[in-house]
Amino acid sequence: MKKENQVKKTRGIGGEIHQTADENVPTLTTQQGVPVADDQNSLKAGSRGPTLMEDHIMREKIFHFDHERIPERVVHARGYGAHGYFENYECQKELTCANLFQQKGQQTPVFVRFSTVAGNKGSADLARDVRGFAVKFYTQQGNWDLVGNNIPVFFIQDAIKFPDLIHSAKAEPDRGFPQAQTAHDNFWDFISLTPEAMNMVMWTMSDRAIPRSLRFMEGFGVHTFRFVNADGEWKFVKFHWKPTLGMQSVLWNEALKINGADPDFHRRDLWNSIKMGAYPEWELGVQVFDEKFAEEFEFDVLDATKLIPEEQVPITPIGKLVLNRVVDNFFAETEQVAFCTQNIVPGIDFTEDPLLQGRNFSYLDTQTKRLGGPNFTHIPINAPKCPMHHFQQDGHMAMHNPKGRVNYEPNSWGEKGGPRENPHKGFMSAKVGVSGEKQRVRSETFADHYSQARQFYISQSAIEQSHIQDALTFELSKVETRNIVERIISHLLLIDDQLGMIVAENLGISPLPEAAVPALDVNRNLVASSALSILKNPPDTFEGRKLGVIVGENVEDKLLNGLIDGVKQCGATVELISMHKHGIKTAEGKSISAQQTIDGAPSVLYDAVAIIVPEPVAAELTDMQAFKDFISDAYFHKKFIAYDGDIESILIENGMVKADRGCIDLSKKNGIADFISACAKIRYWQR
Ligand code: HDE
Repeated sequence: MKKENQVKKTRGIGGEIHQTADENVPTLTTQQGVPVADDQNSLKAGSRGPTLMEDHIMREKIFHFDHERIPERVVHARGYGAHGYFENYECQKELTCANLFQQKGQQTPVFVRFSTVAGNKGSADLARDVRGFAVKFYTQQGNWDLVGNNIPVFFIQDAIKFPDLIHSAKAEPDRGFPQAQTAHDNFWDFISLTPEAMNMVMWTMSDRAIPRSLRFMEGFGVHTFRFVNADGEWKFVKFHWKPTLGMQSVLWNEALKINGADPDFHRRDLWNSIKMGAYPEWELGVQVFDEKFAEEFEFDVLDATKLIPEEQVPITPIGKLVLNRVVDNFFAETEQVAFCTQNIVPGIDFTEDPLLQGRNFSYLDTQTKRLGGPNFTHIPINAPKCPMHHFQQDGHMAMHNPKGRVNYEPNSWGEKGGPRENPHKGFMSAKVGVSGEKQRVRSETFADHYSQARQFYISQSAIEQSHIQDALTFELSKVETRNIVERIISHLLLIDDQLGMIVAENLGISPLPEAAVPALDVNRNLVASSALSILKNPPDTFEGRKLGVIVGENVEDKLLNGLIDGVKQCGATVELISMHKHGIKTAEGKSISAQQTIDGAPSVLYDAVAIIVPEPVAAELTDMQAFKDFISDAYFHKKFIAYDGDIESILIENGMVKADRGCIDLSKKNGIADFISACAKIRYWQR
């Protein structure tokens, strides 16, 4: 018998349902462990009288509820996390003594949290925004937090500008909107006065800022770090995460619609793929270089608004990250996880990047505020999984309380005196010379703000360039102050004059403003880097993607089953969509259920679509606006569309599609196989 059946149900005098435990079911208690007799009614003076203050059970319950929220993160408030492991490929002892990189095949547990930056906790997943890509490695020598983004450069060069950047991007303070978007005056005003942001702005206006899935995006440590080996020798290193299933983004028009149809699109996708055993994977790659390279490189490697093209310093894969377990409790894990850039381990060290230096203060400070005290490392998601011994003590919510008399060192209590320093195993900073006068300045080597912005733009395919033009047009069309728009165009003209002219024309800005005056001449000789483009590095598989199939009465069993089998074989998933969710009769008389209704599942939720309904059903469906939107959006979004031959003419007649090679007739010989292999290209860009 199921446990729930053992619960006895009774009705109270007001008709309310009471579920009473017998000895097989735990009894509901208060936080203090006091058994609760009635959880439906507060204690009153008479059945219609006032509630009594004395009701300690109700007061405790409501008090705790009132305190359920902790301050949301000031940035990256909306996020989603998962557990997994990092597997090291080869021993890297020449480069680093970091414990996790010492043995081939060695696995280190990790927790990863992805996030958007600007929106509040309740904002939608498909905002145009940078995605956080924060990884906590629970190594055997302490936690290493690699708190990165899905874009390899940043808006600003010095941490002191961070509050200004974020204030400008978030909702404007008087009106409290717009939410989760940079399409407003304050953001573009700040950007127009901050030329160092130009490179990053090219990235945020590109398709990188609207990923199809958290599983299909790259991640970057952004800053230059140091790898230090056991002999104390060090090299510079930049960290990269490369998704095994390749990169993929949505179109802006899709993003807008996904936000309405499923604001949880990314978190649902991550949850579902882990739950079904299709574990998301990334390779960790490193760009390692020495001081000589750093001196010769066109830009300062301490400047986080710049990257080093892969073509100049190749990326070496050194391990892989696999996410294989969803959280048990969102609050306990995803919300309470406290990433801190200053969490590094022996073998890894910071550089003097002024953005990183500032972050090393900010994260510890922010966690203390968010989690209420210095003992947030006692929360299981933050606690190291290696032995810890120290004399830090007390404070709010102290959970690990040492026993015994000694809480200081040095002490003379011998072996009972607790932990001691270990100069051989302990963390050692890289031996780096530091000197200079105290001054509040920006290094002249940080002064070139346009050349890499230009390099990014010219590295994009024509389609991607047009998306950047459209994104800038969209964002600036929401800016009310013309001066701000003109200032941005003056920067764009310097990055690429065509780009500036197109955006100006789109917005009707005439005459063209003068190009901005750069602090340093733009280096127009930087060659395009294909690695910076998503579309020049397309996935060659439909694996991990999702097909939406509209079915209806009398759907042909063989065709439907053949399609489902074929799609599953290539590692993708299928969702059936129908007018009514349940009780759909197939041609062979079977009764099947769909997972979605047409109204509830627009085609923007799928990577490709198929319509397998007999002709009369198709004709009936054309009366439904949601069906028309489904098909015409799929067509407009350049998705592969499959159908059973009979209905092609209906879709064409109703103006939903024009027959092209992206529309595939499943009833033709090899129709299913042709469709599935076409889907590996993700979109029919020629349309
Ligand atoms: Fe953050 N950032 N940041 N940031 N950041 C935070 O820490 C900050 C920067 C990044 O999933 C905060 O726990 C400063 C760059 C991620 O929990 C806060 C500066 C990069 C996350 C903070 C930066 C990031 C944060 C807010 C300029 C990419 C989410 C809540 C110097 C390399 C981590 C919190 C998670 C979160 C400060 C710039 C990535 C306030 C001062 C550059 C992925 O401490």
